[in-house]
Amino acid sequence: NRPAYIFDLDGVLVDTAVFHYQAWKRLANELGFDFTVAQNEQLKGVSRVESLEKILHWGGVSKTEDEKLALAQQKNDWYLEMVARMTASDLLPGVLDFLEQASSAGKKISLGSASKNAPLILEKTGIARFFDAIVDGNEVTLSKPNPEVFICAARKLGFPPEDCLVFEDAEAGVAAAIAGGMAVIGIGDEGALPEADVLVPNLSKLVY
Ligand code: B16
Ligand code: MG
Repeated sequence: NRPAYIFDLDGVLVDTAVFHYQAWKRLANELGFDFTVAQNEQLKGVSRVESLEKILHWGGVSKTEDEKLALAQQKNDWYLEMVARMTASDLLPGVLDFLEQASSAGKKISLGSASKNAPLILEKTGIARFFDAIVDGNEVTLSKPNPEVFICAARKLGFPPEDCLVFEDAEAGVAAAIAGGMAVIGIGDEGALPEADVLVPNLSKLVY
């Protein structure tokens, strides 16, 4: 019954992880090595540059800073080609209803995402109108599990951490919410995210 809700993007509102996977895999393949679904899992909630660093490390490849910038840009161009085709049908189950009900109930709503493409994705899927604040990878430098992104969202909404409820699908994101002093609803399969206060498979399973 908290007045402020903070949503992670990838894995909570939309499944952009599959697009990230395809774009990173294409990049890895062009560099001469493979990239697995299990590796992609480890990049959830991790920023673009940090993701690239990990991938190059896994592939045993070293690049100059300039080359890394170009590679990150290339990956993002491929990723954006997929994002450009997104519509409301790409929202995860229950998202639209949940946001509508939370908004009608007077909840203040913010995004708390590591993605620099977050505003575009909210527009493409038609849910930007529900957000009173957006905190994304453009303004936050410290990756989850650092609580910076959620603390910044709480501040923008004008509520202390104890008034905020975070919705997260990644272990690092749940840890970030807890570190920020907030309650957290985990989105995941049974047995996942043991630190979350409540666990549901998706937002359609949350009775409003
Ligand atoms: P971009 P989230 C994260 O989103 C993704 O989980 C992660 O895989 C991605 O690398 C990161 O955003 C940065 O995304 O390249 O679009 O800036 O889960 O924090 O909403
Ligand atoms: Mg996520």
